[in-house]
Amino acid sequence: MFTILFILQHLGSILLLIPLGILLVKYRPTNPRQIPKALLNIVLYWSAICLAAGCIFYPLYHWSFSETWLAVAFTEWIVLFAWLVCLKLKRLDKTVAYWGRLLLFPVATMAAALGMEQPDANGVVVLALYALLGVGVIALYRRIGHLAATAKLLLRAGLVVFCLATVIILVQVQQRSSRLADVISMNMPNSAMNMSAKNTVDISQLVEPASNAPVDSFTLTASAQKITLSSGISVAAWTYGGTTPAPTLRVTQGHMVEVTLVNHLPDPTTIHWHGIDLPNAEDGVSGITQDAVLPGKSYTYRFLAKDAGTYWYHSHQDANDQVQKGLYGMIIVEPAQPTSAEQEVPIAVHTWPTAQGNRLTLNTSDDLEKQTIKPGTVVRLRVTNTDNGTHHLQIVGVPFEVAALDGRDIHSPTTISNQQLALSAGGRADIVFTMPDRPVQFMTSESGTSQGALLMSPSGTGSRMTLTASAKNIDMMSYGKSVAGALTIHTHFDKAYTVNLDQRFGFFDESFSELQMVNNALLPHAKMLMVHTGDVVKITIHNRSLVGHPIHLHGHHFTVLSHNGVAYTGSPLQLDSLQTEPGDTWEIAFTADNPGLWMAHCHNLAHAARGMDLMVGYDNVMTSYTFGHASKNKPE
Ligand SMILES: [Cu+2]
Repeated sequence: MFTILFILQHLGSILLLIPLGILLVKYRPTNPRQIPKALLNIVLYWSAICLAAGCIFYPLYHWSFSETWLAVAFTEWIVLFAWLVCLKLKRLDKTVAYWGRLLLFPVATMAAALGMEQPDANGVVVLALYALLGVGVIALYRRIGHLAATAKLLLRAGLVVFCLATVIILVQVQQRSSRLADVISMNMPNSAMNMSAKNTVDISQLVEPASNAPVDSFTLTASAQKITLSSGISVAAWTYGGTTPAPTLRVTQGHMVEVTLVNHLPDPTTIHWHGIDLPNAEDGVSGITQDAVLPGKSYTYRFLAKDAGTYWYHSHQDANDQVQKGLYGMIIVEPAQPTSAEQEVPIAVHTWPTAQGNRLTLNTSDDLEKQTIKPGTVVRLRVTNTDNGTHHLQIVGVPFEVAALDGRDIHSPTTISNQQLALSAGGRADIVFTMPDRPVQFMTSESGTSQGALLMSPSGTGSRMTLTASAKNIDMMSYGKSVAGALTIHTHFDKAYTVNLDQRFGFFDESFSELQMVNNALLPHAKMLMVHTGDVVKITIHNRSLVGHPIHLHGHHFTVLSHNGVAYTGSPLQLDSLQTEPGDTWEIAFTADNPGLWMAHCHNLAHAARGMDLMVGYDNVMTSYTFGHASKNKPE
């Protein structure tokens, strides 16, 4: 059902090119003087057809029957009806029909624009202004209608100016109304928030309780540095601790982690502990869980390392820019009781834009790196995808297991070969294999033939191995074995939410771009998903856009229940970052056990920076931090 609707939506847009073609033929000018009239006719009739198509496709595109849907559909139908009346009037009075159509054009355009937005007070005011303008112009025409042909000619020239001005005004209105406010609080747009003065909890209170746990402490100084990749190419980087990736922080499960961030950068920054389910005040999201750390200042994060596994940390202030520049590192929580002797290799995959083009790097190696490993050694590659897109991980030369994803063990992983692992942006994979007496290579499908790859061999020598071009993605939904008591599609859910991912062109904060929408809105307008502590929450995600979106939930791991209607049969996947491809439907669920205001956003950070951000909010939790133009905080 979903796939059919998905095809129909996009087919609709393509089909609209057919009437455009017909109109171009029908009204083609035979001499240059006819060009303005021909253009006018084509624009008028095609906009009518687009509007009619919109009436049909809009309900398909937003197939939930909400109040917004009804309001928008109603507006579109009314305008279409007015159009038809005007076309009919043509026979009665040519002049009236001409004016009617011309005046309805901006109204129709506005309605179509509104159709894509939530109709709000701004939109109503603009529509009213158009109506007034229309009345004024008709009155003017009646006064000078009997004047000489010269006046008519002037009037026609005026019409062209009017049409152009209309378009410019429309664009400007859209642009200005998209401007983010000077002060934005994530408390404000959520009337659903249940805040009684007595029992509200401010995020700043949601810290790790005092404990006698041993402390693992670190200081990370953020600074700008020149970094040289293994090929000799240098990049201007922003670093924590002078390197990028930043130092890998190794902590022990059950210990208290204390990290002091000292900011020597020219800009404010923060640290987000990606995948670590910690108290909300330590989450590092500027403008929501803290104020960004200003240049020259420092800030200490403190949290208990509860769950062993592979995690990473990165800036959550202007993150698209700051992570790209190098503000990231890995944090590994080692189990309190180490199980077996393993040789660990942490690998942060990152793509650097350089003067020589993009360089895919594993840590700082953007060509073939060689490492000596004794045969028989159990090797655990801890791989983090710090990029905005998926990486397809390949191990050539030895069968391997996917032992963990996003810091959570896979139950009974099976040994696989000739397949690759699709690792979501922001995701981590633990890949385990026993070193054979011959070379083994780790790379991503995206590394090509000359970029970052890791060759492991008993002698530390060897030459680059080739990628398995035909490798299929491992179906993680059927990988490993199921576990009793895990969340499944049959679990009773206390709350169920739908998250629709859409795309269209438009303005975000006054700049025009391809917008990636979440629930038909952009930050901070997407309605917060409200939960109570203890709720088991299901979220159905529809990716209705033409690009992939890696969805990252802060503060929780979710269980992936189903993909395109097919429930998982393997080990339950407990992830914090999930890649959704165009046309995908995913059902995920989590237990609301960590009060706070938590971001749930696209980890293609370019999308997040342009508003693809949603919040999961617990009852009665509020924040006193703000972002917006008057603030130095930029949560994305
Ligand atoms: Cu996205």
